[in-house]
Amino acid sequence: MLTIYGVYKSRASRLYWLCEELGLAFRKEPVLQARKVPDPLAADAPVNTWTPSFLAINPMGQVPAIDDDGLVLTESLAILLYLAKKQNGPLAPVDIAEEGRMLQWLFWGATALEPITVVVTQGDESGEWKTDAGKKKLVGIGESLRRPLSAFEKHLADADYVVGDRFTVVDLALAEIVRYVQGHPELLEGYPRVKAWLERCQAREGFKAMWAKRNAE
Ligand SMILES: N[C@@H](CCC(=O)N[C@@H](CS)C(=O)NCC(=O)O)C(=O)O
Repeated sequence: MLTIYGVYKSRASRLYWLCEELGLAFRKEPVLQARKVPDPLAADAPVNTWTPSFLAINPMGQVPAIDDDGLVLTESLAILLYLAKKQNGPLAPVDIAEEGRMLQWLFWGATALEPITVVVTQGDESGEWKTDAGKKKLVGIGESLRRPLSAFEKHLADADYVVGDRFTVVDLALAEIVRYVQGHPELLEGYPRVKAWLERCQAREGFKAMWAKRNAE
């Protein structure tokens, strides 16, 4: 049995989306981010990333994590590739060369893109980027995104999807990473192919099913 630790409103969303795509059955352990819990270590606190029983699963105190019939894994992008390969359908690499390209883009997402886009989800002091300082910070985020998004835009000039001319686990992972800036359309201005690709990914039934459950959470 596959157990997924983490709520939909966290990086666990990418795993829930993959489960929808693959039709995978799973058990959800709704571990909250500690920052969302007023007193995360209180005896009556909901299970969160600081709860000792969860730290035994992931000593980093981060979601998502999985337990797949006793195999415990952390790091969302590694988990995505593991689950896709285990299922071995069109979302998985067909050969070692394609797997190399997928790893390249997954590592790129984790190192060149996500550290910038995730800042947008964390908000400024007002929580809504409406202060002068917040607006200035958003401009800075746009500048930091120029290099990775220009490179991505160029890559999408010859392809509708990132690897192998079809929707794969890499599109799913990167779409979730780019989604973080979607609420600020100015950050995607000048990258029409990236925008069209994101819409293509989010038009999938799997994304829509995950999104409906996320909104209901
Ligand atoms: N590189 C990790 C990052 C995981 C991560 O930062 N998760 C956040 C939630 S999206 C978290 O659990 N934060 C801990 C907290 O807020 O207490 C991954 O991709 O799985």
